[in-house]
Amino acid sequence: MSKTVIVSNRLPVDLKFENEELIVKSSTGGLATGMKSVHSEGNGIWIGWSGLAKENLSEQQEEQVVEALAVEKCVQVPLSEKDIELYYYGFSNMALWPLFHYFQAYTEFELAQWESYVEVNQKFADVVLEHVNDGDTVWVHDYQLLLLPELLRKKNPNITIGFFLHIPYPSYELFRTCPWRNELLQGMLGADLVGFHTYDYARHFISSVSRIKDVEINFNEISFGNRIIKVDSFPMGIDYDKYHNAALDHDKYPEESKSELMKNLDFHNKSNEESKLILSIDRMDYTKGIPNRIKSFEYFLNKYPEYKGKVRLVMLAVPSRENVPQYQKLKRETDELVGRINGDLSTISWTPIWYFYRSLPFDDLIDLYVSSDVAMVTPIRDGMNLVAKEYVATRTKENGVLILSEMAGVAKEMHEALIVNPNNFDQTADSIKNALEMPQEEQKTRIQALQKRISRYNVERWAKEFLKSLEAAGKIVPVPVAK
Ligand code: ADQ
Repeated sequence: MSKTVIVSNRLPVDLKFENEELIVKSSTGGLATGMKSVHSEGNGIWIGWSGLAKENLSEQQEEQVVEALAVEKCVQVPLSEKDIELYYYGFSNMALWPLFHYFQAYTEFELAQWESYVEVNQKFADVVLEHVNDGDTVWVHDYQLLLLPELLRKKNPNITIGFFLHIPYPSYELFRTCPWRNELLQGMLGADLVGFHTYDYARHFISSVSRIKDVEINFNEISFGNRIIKVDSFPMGIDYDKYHNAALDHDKYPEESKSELMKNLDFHNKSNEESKLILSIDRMDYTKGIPNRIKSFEYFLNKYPEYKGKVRLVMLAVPSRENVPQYQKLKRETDELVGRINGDLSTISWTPIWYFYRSLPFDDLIDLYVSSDVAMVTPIRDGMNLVAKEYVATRTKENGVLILSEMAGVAKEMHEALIVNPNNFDQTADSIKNALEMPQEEQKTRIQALQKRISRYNVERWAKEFLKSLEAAGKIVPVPVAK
């Protein structure tokens, strides 16, 4: 019986040794949830890195890891600290991540990092090839593994290979600056189906392929050698019911389910009954537009001073890639901005920005989603952005307003949000005012339309549609071209 193999940089489990004991925690992230049904079906497996560097494990610990992963239907690709430094923090996050998000000034092309990227993609290929048989399907995820489809195809042409990119695909003008552009495209073209969040990313990819490779293109099909590669968009969804039901539970048991964080916020709220809460949640990443959001909020308070004392921005930023210099710089900039604005504007009873630099447990996140009047999702560039969808799913009372950057892939599906250019502080400030003053009826109409769409196109449907399309793509037989 054929099987589906999922491949991603990280496995959907968190492992750590505590007093010689191995603690295994399943990940609750979007990808892990979406792939749950695919992963649990038949003899499907998930291949990726465990999160533990191999030189930090004794032989016995290594065995424990392999056994624990087998229980979770996972197989590890062992990586060394050097691999992580050069392939992950290096080429993946210092070249590809900034380049694909249009941060050209942050992009560094280092030969040693590229060589490691090639080497690690080969390590992934070796492990995958050990575990696949003819007729199997392999679904490769994201920018860390762009070379993998081709490495697999070369060794086993009898498998069906899908590739999905979770970040934007840049325009040809940006992509062409990469010294290894040809190799990267060659790698991706090893797949039968290449998927993106939006139609625009797919179009940019096809445009790069048409200019860099010698291929024939017919709409969204690329004839390459003796194969046809299909390119399409599959906007990723969330586990809508999980977020919606958690919010319903929160409504039923408000006191019991309230987190320490919320109790604290409430305490301060009591000093002003009319006080409104604007929420923002992201990984601490320069693509997420955190400084711009803070500056827009300050601009709003200065343009509409009647709101001073009546509205707070609660900003959660989860630590991310903390040893990459640009992320350290962003953290310093954010700390300084928040400190300066709070220092300038706070009163005894009001602090304009509540800033938390940490990851929060799921229940606390739900508390915040449910309790906020407005959500600001204003990245400078974002492949999709699931926070926008999570916020909408938790609006069980059909109120609340979403302010959304036009630069996020998710904006293509959420026209009922207030769409802004995150670099336009004046427009963003006016949108904050509109959101705070929006009549209940209008909030309801917009939220209902958004909920209808987001609940239908959930993450499970996303995975199913990709796999259905992949199955069809694997069967396309090229028609010989008359010479
Ligand atoms: P990310 O850049 O990680 O993903 P996103 O889609 O917004 O971005 O997902 C972030 C997730 O982390 C959300 O589920 C959110 O709830 C959670 N989160 C954020 N801050 C948190 C905190 N402080 N505590 C706890 N949880 C927190 C990449 C791409 C995106 C794309 C996804 C999926 O960059 O554009 O949407 O992959 O394809």
